[in-house]
Amino acid sequence: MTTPRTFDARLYVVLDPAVAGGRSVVEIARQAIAGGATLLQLRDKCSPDRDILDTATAIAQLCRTASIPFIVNDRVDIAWASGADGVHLGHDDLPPAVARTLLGDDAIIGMSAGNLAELAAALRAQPDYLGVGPMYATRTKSDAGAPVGPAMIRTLREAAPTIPLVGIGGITAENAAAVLAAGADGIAVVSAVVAARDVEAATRALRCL
Ligand code: TZP
Ligand code: MG
Repeated sequence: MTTPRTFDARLYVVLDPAVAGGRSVVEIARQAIAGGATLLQLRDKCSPDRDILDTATAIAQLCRTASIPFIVNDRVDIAWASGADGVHLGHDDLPPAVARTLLGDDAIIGMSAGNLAELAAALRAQPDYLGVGPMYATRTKSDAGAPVGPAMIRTLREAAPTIPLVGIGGITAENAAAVLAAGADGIAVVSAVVAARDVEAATRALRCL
């Protein structure tokens, strides 16, 4: 049994260059930190590996300075090489146990669950948090599936009282409160922050909820 890895998941900003409108996600990371993000993730499905590593290394440094954790989506190798604090793994990625062996016992490992069956499967891997969604319709992830709504947070919370749950998918400053009211430990957003004209202000608006 490993010691629990505690972190503040209240405002999880997922940095995806695909919605950044050509702007640097490192600069967006800087502004999101200034606005109060409590956790950052780099989600880059397209860039060359060298570029992903450079970006991840720069964001890891920013997060270290700000004392917030930095997670890399999918890529255990990039997480390790950049000095990130952990990875978010999908079902097609390396198994969590392998990631844990490679990254070490302190690594934060996140997984996703959109229903009770996925919750049960994910819990067997002992993740440190679960992303639950999509809460609402999203254009950021084409295979996200139908929205499950904040009610799914309540359902999963009843089934698994202690694991941190983070709602994701279509979350905005207008609908985030419902996700938190359903029992989520935090909200994860991509476009609401990364596509915002004023990233810092958009982050602050979500942080105030
Ligand atoms: N996983 C489930 S929905 C989603 C991910 C990565 C995309 C969320 O993006 P947005 O822009 O916050 O709707
Ligand atoms: Mg993935």
